[in-house]
Amino acid sequence: MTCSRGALIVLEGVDRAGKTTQCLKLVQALQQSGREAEMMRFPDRTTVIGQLISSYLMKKSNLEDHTVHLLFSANRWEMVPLMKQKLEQGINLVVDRYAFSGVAFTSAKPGFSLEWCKNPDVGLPKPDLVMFLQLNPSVAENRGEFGTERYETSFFQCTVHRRFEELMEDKSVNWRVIDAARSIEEVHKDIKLLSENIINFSENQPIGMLWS
Ligand code: NYM
Repeated sequence: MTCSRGALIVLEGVDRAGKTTQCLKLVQALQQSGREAEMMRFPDRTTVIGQLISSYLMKKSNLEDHTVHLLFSANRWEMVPLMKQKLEQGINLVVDRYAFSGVAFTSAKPGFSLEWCKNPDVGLPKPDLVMFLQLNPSVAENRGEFGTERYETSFFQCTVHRRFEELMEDKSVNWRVIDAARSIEEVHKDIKLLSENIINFSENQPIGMLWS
């Protein structure tokens, strides 16, 4: 008997849109409904590459902009064997940020095109569903003070938001926009329904390749 594969589900959005909260709730809900589900997040700060990224984000070290972009991408590629293994075992993966954050954040810096930023991530496992938690950056700002990490300024987040909007014009990716200004439970209900549908749809489909 062949086991059906798990779905690759990604949550994206600007900082404080509620991605982490919603990823945790989704994994829990899927598990409670008897499905296998695990959460992953990028950057994964536990690896050697992830520690370089973490130190950069915490402003403990400086890295050249192209270099850090490639490190973020490498941090995804190093997880690909594990991701494929889990998906093939029938485990649904719920991922907090993926290549789209990679492109949106670097291309918000001067001199970086969307095309250049996408290149290192071409061929990654393609998400079956990418849910963009839509929240006006000014509303996100009102959810609390920005932290002290790099990129946590309103001006930068507005540019990131525009880059996400450009990325969402690409119809080769299964984007769904979720209104994240509502209550946690309302947002969760939509995310759960969309996820259950895509899990059923993807189980007999091959894993695709992103942007290729
Ligand atoms: N970030 C995240 C990037 O700049 N490139 C990437 O490829 C990814 C995955 O790192 N401000 C940025 C977005 C966030 C920061 O994310 C850390 P988090 O979810 O706060 O750990």
